Amino acid sequence: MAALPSFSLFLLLLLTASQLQAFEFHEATVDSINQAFAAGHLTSRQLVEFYLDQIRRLNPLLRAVIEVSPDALREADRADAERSSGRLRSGGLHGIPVLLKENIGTRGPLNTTAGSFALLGSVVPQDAGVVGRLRRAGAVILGTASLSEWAHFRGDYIPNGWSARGGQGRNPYNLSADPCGSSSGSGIAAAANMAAVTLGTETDGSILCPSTLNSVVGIKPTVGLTSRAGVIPISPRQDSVGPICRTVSDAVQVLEVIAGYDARDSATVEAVKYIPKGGYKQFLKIDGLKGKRLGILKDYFDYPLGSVEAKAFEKHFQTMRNKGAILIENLQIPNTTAIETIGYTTEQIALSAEFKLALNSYLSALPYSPVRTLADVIDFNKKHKIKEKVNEYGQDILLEAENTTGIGPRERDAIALLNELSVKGLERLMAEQRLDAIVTAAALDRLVSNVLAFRGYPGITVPAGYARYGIPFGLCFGGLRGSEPKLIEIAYAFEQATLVRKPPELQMFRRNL
Ligand SMILES: *[C@@H]1O[C@H](CO)[C@@H](O)[C@H](O)[C@H]1NC(C)=O
Ligand SMILES: *[C@@H]1O[C@H](CO)[C@@H](O)[C@H](O)[C@H]1NC(C)=O
Ligand SMILES: *[C@@H]1O[C@H](CO)[C@@H](O)[C@H](O)[C@H]1NC(C)=O
Ligand SMILES: CC(=O)N[C@H]1CO[C@H](CO)[C@@H](O)[C@@H]1O
Repeated sequence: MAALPSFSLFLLLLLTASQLQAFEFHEATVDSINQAFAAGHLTSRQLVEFYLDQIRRLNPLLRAVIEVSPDALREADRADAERSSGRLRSGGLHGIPVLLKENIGTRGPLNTTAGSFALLGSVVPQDAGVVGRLRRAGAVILGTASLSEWAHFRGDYIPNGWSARGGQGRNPYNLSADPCGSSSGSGIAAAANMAAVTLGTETDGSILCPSTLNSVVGIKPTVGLTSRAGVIPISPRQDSVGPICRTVSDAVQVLEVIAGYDARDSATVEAVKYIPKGGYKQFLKIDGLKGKRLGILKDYFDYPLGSVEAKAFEKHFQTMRNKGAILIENLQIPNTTAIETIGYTTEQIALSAEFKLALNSYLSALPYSPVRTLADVIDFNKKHKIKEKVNEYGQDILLEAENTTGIGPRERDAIALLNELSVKGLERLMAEQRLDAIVTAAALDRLVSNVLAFRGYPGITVPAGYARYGIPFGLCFGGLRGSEPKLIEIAYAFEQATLVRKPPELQMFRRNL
C-alpha cells in the first residue's frame, strides 16, 4: 500500500518531465509560449531560467546583453502566481521575458547608459513609457541589450555593435560579419534565442538594419505610435521604439502592447489615432498579400544576375504574385538622387541640434547623474579616453552637436528640406502608383531607412535569405504614417509563404563557447 503514493508521484514526475521536454525552447514564439503556459506545461520561471542560461553560455561570445535583471526571476514568479490565481493580464505578454535596448530607461537595478560609462550610476525618474506598458501587461524585464554606443551618435568611426560598456556585439551567423546597429544586441539576442522578444530604437536604420543582418523581424513604427518618454534621445522628430523578434507575429504582439498614448510624449497624441479598433493582431492574415499593390524600388535590387540575392528576390516576387499581390516594378522614388546626395548632411544638421536639446533635457531631468549636459559627456570622454576608446573612435558627432545653438534658420531649412524630399518623394510615388507599400531589399549597403526616417514613416523587415559567408539579408516593406495594418498583412503573409529564417548554427563556434 505504501508503494502506491510514491508510484503515482513517480508517474507525476515522469509526466512533468515529458511535458517539459515537449516544450521547444529554441525558436519559441509568443503563441507557443502562451499555449504551454495555458496547458500548464511551462512556467515563466522555467522560461526565464532558459534565457538566463542562454545568456550565460552565449554572451561571452556574442556580447548581446549588457546586464541581466536581478529581479527577472522574482517577476517571473509573480507572473506565475498571478496566472495560477486566475489573474491573467491582457495583451498576450503575461510572463514573457523581454530584453530592452540599453537606452530604454527602467527604474530599479538596471542601468540606462546608452552603453557609455558617462551615464553609469545615473538614476532615471521612472520607467520609460513602453516599459510601463510592458509591466502592466505582466511581461518580465529580462535585462538590457548592447548597442552601438549612444545609438551610433557619438562618432562616425564607432563600429556597429560596439559600446564601452557592452564590448563588441557579434553577428551569430558569422562572427566576423557586421551585426549592424544601433540595436545590435536586440537583433543578436533575438536571433540566438537569448530572449523571447526584444525592443530596439530607431532614428535612421537602427531597428531595420540589425534585424536584417541578424535574420530576424524588425518593426520600426510610425514616429509617435510608441512613446519615447524615458528613452535616451537623438531626435524627437525621428526616434521610434519598436520590436525586434524572431517572427512577424511576435513583433506584432509586442507592438500591440507598447503602442499607445503617453502623457509624457506629446507625439503620441496624434499617432495613436492610427491604432485601429481591435488592435494589430487582426492583420496577421495568411492571405494578407491578396490584392496588395506593391511598389518594387529598382535601386535596391540591382544585384548581379545569378547572384544568391537576385535569385532569391526573383523567387520571392513570384511568391508574392502567386499570393495575389500586384507588383509594380522598376519604380524609383522621385528625389532619390537628392536623398542620396544631400539627404545625409541635411539630416545630420537637423539631428545634431535636436540631439543637443533633447539630451540636455533628458540629463537635467534625471534625479541623479554624473553628467548633466552634453558638454559634460564630452568632458567625461576626454578624461576616460582609454575606457571609452576615444583615441580609436573619437566623438566627432558629439562635438558637432555641442557646437549647435538650438533650432535656428539653418536647422529649420534642413527640416523643411527633409519634409520636401519626403512629400515630393515617397508620398508622391505612393499616391501616383496607388501603392499599399514599397518593397526594397535590405542589407548593409541597401537600406531604405533614410527614406522612412525623415518624416516618421514605418517599416518592417523580414528575413529573405543568406548570402555569401552565411550573412543574412532581408526584404523591407515601407509605407506612409499609420500604414502598420497593411505592412503587417504584407509582411506576415510573405513570411508565412517563405519561412526563410533559420536559427544561427552556433555549434560552429563551439570552440569559442
Ligand atoms: C548598475 O551599475 C552599477 C555600477 O557599476 C553596478 O553596481 C550594478 O550592478 C549595475 N546593475 C546591474 C543590474 O547590473
Ligand atoms: C563649430 O561651428 C563653427 C561656426 O559655425 C564652425 O566654424 C566650426 O567648424 C564648428 N566646429 C565643429 C566641431 O563642428
Ligand atoms: C565569415 O566571413 C568571412 C569573411 O568575412 C569568411 O572568410 C568566413 O568563411 C565566414 N565564416 C562562415 C562560417 O561562413
Ligand atoms: C531637392 C530636390 O531635388 N527636389 C526635387 C524633388 O523632386 C521634384 C519633382 O521631381 C522636383 O521638382 C524637386 O526639385
